[in-house]
Formats: sequence, structure tokens, C-alpha cells
Amino acid sequence: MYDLIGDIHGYATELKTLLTKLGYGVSDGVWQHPERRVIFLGDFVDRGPEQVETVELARAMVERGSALAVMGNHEFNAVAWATEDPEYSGCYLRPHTEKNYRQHQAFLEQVGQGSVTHQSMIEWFKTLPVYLDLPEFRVVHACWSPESIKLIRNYTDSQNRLLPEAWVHTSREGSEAYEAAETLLKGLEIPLPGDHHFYDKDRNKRTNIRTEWWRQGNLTYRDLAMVPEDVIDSIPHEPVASSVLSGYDGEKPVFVGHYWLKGEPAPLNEHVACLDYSVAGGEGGKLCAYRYGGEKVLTADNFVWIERQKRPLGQSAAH
Ligand SMILES: [Mn+2]
Repeated sequence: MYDLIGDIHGYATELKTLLTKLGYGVSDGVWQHPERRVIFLGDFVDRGPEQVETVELARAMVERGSALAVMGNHEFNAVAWATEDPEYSGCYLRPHTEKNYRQHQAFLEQVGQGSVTHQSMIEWFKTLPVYLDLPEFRVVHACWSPESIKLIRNYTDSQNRLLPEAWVHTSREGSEAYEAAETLLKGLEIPLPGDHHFYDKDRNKRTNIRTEWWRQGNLTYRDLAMVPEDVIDSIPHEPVASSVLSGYDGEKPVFVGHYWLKGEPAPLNEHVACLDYSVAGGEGGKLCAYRYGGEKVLTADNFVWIERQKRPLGQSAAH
């Protein structure tokens, strides 16, 4: 059976504490459990102070067979940042703009841009499956979208890993491969009807909303919108057509990370659990796991978590 672990974001100390709490220990240099295996939900890196240690710990577990893992949006971005664009010499699949650099700076500084460790990490990130469809449950970083999975299958191998040539396709804004990867790794966005729009925290005009894709029933744009509280009133209470958002069929439980949840960990509904409880988000953040026991209906009782540790000022790496 499996223990699923949400976004770690470079908090290796909390990861080791959580693994210990779950009954794992170091044997032969690798964290393992006599009967259980971990599944990591992606986003090993970005933000936190111990990103190299986090990746090395998780990678050793995967290579030893004591864990499985899927790719998060930050692993995807790390590969695209480090990969030259084969069609535009001197450019990278993720453009080296000031904004993209700042977002990636904590990782690049810790790993040493271009170092052997960096290159080796990028090679490992490329081996991470985009999703897992196991007999008992499903795993993806942000959104289980059957349409996006069908599309991405044109770009993945038999183990759901992006094919070498797929990195270009999934990096080309507007292509079907790009849209599918965005949905699976960053969540489902839908366009607002008519001229509706809102402004994000950087004062950019937005005409799409990120959605609570796991919800079922007759819902409006405002019901589904994941937007800051101060703009929720600009999202209309018009019903969303079922062709736009099909909801999740509940055929098997789904585990995701990605959403920076707060508060007491619990499933989103009977079939969907998010295990990202903002360990990198400052005070009150948690590193969260779900101890799966074969159940078809998910339960709050199976959540296990560790509070984020207090760190001396200056060591919280808040890039
Ligand atoms: Mn994420």
C-alpha cells in the first residue's frame, strides 16, 4: 500500500520528520518502509531552503523502488529552463526573462546553475511520469482531466513520461500539447463568458479563471472560480455548461497537490484529495500525506501531517 506525499518545495527537514512519523527509516542509505511505498505528487523544488537534499532523498527512494513520483509544474519549468530550443538557437524552452529567472532563482542558486548536480537533476525530472493511473487510484499534480490525458498520450511513452521531442511541443504556447500539460500540471482554466474579466494581484487583466475542477452539479462561474477574495464579485453567477467542465466521475480516488491549501487537512470530496498544505507558505504551513488503505471513499482520518518548522530569520529562502 501507498503513502502519498504532497508538494515539498525544498523542505527536506519536514519531509524526513513526516517519513519518520509514517514509519519509514533509513536503511542502506535510502528511506524505506518494510511494507509500504511513497508516491510523491511533484513540486520537490521551488522556494524552500533544502531543495537539493529534497530531490536527492526522493530520487534515491524512486531509484530503489521505495517510492513512485509524478512531475509537478516546477519540475516541468526546471527542465524547460535548462533546455535549449532546437528551433531558435540561443533561446530556451522557458525563456530566460527576468521574471522567469526570479521565480527560479532559489533553485538555481542552491543547485548551482549548469553544475553536474543541476544537469543530473534535470535528467531525473525528465523521467517523471505526468500522471499515474493505478488499479486503486489516480495521481496527477493538479487536475485529472480525461481530455488532457487523452491528448498528452500522443506525447508520452508507455510509462507516461514526456517523449524527448515532446518538450518542444508542450512549451509552445497555444498548442494542444501545451494546453494539456498546463491543465494537468497547473489546473483547469476556463474562459469567462462575454466580456467578463478581473485584475490579478499584478494588475494584469484576466479573462480566464482557474477552477475547482473536482466539483459536480450545476455550478456557476463564481462557484468554481479560484480567484482572490477581493475579485470574486467580478465573476458572474452564470451557469457553466457541462461541456466546459465535466467534473470528476469518481471512478477511482484521485490525489493531487498544487493548490496551497490552508487549515485542517481533509479530502475535497469523497473521491478527490489535495495534499498540498502550503509548507512553503510561512506560518501555519504543513507538509501533508495521505495513508491509503484501499478505500474507495477518501477520509480525513487518513491524513497525516507535519507543521512547518520554525527557522532562524534569513534561512526561510522566501524567493
Ligand atoms: Mn504546483
